[in-house]
Amino acid sequence: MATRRKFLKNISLAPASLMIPTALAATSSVNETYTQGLVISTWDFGDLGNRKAWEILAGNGRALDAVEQGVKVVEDDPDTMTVGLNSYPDRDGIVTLDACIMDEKGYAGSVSALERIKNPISVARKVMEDTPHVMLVGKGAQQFALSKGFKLEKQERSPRADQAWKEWLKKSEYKPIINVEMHDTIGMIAMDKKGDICGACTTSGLAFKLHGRVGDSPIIGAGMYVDNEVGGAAATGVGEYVLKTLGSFLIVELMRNGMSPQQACKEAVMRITQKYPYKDVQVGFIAMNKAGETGAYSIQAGFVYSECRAGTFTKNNAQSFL
Ligand code: SD4
Repeated sequence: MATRRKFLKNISLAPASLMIPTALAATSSVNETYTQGLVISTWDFGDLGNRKAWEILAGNGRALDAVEQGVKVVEDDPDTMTVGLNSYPDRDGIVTLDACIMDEKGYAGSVSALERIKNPISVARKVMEDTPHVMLVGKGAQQFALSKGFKLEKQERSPRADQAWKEWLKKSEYKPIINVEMHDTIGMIAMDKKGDICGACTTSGLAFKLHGRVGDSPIIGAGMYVDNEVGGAAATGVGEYVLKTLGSFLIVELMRNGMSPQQACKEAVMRITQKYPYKDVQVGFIAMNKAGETGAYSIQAGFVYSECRAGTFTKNNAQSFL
């Protein structure tokens, strides 16, 4: 990082003919790192996670602990139906969980289609820290979790999820409803007081998905991405569209090339709307850069994101394409 700053400084001494293009020059203005502590997350329920994350950041903790502990609160929340084991199941009535995490050094861990384990985000962190791999899926991910001391929970749906699934079975129609819960996946990006950025993302995926379906959330670069030199981004919504455009990686790269987090989130949404029918699709992005600027943008109105800046908590309506 220091090397990059030196690079940017040196570049301003270069003769005009060697000057960087305007887009890159804008990046060089983001040469101060915000060090007051900052966390953003998707949806209204992100606030719950932000509060936990802030406790860690305020105590000079590491952003990685902040995002893991922050999203874990939402995984454990019994009222949340889209993150953690209380969530809506897939078509076969099985709850399968996806999660990923990324640290300030660029290390990453992820699990997908994980069954009967309470905190997929912590399993993802173990994959990152205790294995040479990035991603484990299905039975293998579960076996790994058990080997790390995670408990095998009962194979049962929460009463609310069970009722919703039985209702869904009557028509068995696969149709994600926009903003139906006003909260879906939690993606969280935090910057600690050292200025290091880490991210986490965790979900049960789309309700009543095909068994075996993998969304964007556990895929590094799609559901979440961090480059500590630049910033981080996370996604929520219909994962298929985020996967096809690698939204979070795209946002970080656009920020690297000079866009603000807000501009980059908007551009990532436009990549989707320019290519695919989007009328009934919701996708939302959040992003943060090293200067502590944040942004969010979604296809449909109604996407809320939560932020905590230096101890002040807010919930904000993201700008949207429609
Ligand atoms: C997925 N992106 O599995 C997740 C679900 C979600 O709003 O965020 N829904 O596609």
